Amino acid sequence: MAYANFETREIHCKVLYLGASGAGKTANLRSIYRRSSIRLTREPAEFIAENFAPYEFIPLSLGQLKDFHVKLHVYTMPEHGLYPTFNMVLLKGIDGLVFVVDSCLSALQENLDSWQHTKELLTQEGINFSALPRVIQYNKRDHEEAIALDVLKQELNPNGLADIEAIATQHIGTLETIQKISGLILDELGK
Ligand SMILES: Nc1nc2c(ncn2[C@@H]2O[C@H](COP(=O)(O)OP(=O)(O)O)[C@@H](O)[C@H]2O)c(=O)[nH]1
Ligand SMILES: [Mg+2]
Repeated sequence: MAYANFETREIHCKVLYLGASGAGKTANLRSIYRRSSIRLTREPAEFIAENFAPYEFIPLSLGQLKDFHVKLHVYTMPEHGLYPTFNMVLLKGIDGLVFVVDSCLSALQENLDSWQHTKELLTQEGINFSALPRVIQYNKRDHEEAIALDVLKQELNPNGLADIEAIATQHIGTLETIQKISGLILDELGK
């Protein structure tokens, strides 16, 4: 649930990057950081602690919605968090999620398990999963083991949610993913 501060005329939204370990969540945030520095709301050094894996955070500005400045707080959340309580706190009030998929054949089952686990976790936390803005990102499209896109879609996205291809390590599709999830969130806010 977005939080509006009427004094500062700001709306704060939260997006989580989820997905199996090794899918490319960290690579996504690093790429966003590299490609969007002018749109960061604060000095990145305060927020990117290189070794503070597996959690990362980036604050972004989405510009104006009516007379409010919309800020997007982007976090990665490791699937099997070392800090379950922290995961629960992170999940509170989320406005959207990006599920990062490793396109490699050898990761398919892990991706499927992780997607199922994500649904269960969010539902447990009282989040209406089917109403939440979601984007599925097929990452590692450059990998020699990457499987055909239509197979991935069939397996992981039979309901046709918003989705996108990416090569996070080459900065391909990473900002576009943020644009997609932001668009869905702004649509919700507009309502
Ligand atoms: N070939 C390739 N490797 C990637 C890509 N994205 C991430 N990786 C690599 O996959 C490994 C795991 O990525 P990481 O971002 O740490 O995954 P995380 O556990 O989801 O945060 C790292 O060695 C990355 O360099 C990609 O698009 N293509
Ligand atoms: Mg990581």
